[in-house]
Amino acid sequence: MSASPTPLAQALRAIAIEIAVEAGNLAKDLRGRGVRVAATKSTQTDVVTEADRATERTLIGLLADRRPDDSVLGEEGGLSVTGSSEITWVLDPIDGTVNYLYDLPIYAVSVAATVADPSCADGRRAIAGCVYIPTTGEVFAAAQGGGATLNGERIRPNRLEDLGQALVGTGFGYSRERRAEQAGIAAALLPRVRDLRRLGSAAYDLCAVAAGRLDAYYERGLQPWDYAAGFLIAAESGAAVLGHRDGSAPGEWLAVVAHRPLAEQLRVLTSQEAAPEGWD
Ligand code: LIP
Repeated sequence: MSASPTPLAQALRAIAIEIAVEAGNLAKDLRGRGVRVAATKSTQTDVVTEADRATERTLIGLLADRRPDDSVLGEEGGLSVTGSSEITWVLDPIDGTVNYLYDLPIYAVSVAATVADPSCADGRRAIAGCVYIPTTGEVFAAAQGGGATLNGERIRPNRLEDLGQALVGTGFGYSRERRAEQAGIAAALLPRVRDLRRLGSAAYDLCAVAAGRLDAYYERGLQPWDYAAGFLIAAESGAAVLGHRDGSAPGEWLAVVAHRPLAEQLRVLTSQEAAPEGWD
């Protein structure tokens, strides 16, 4: 973690906040007019709505005006802009799409400005990011070295070390095989913790740990757009962001986020001996 944020990271944080709020308010407005499934992706329950697509188009347009030389990687459009600068924006226009489809209040717009970093699971590291919750107006944000904030106020994770008292967030993938794997891990954990919460948005879960609303969060199968901003916000709050106990960087294989002594315990219980078929 750098000592203090660079001017670039601070500027990118401000842009991330501005565009996440504008796009998130569009998503909320579209929700109010009614939402339908536009297509399915990996499975029949992995859905995308027209609002996902419209929100991502809005984010891309806002970035084209503000940062025309940057690259853009979005959940819906992939690497839709290849720029000449060192910055790649990683976007999840609506994280928690199923919650959004059912009009449940926990969904987020996740915007991260990243630089290349081969030590990271997907080769990128966020240096600035914002996770915006349109239903509550909550703005989680961070710049590398600048701490994490909620609506401008510094946030910090709970410092719980007793797993048996921990409220633990998690999530599940869309494929039956992956869900069976995840159910086994959740079943093994349930008697060992205070309780589990499946809130439906990884970006929100990561910010919830950063703000002390969850004691810990773990998930397997996340994509870069799910976690790019949330990992930075959690790390800048002071939480540990860990991967599998085999030493892998946090990412799709496994992400475990909590106050470090708790994260280390949880990592052991959620790691697998060998990568099951189909895990990257
Ligand atoms: C979701 C994640 C969530 C995970 C879901 C899904 P989406 O992202 O935020 O943590 O459990 O399976 O991947 O698909 O709503 O952008």
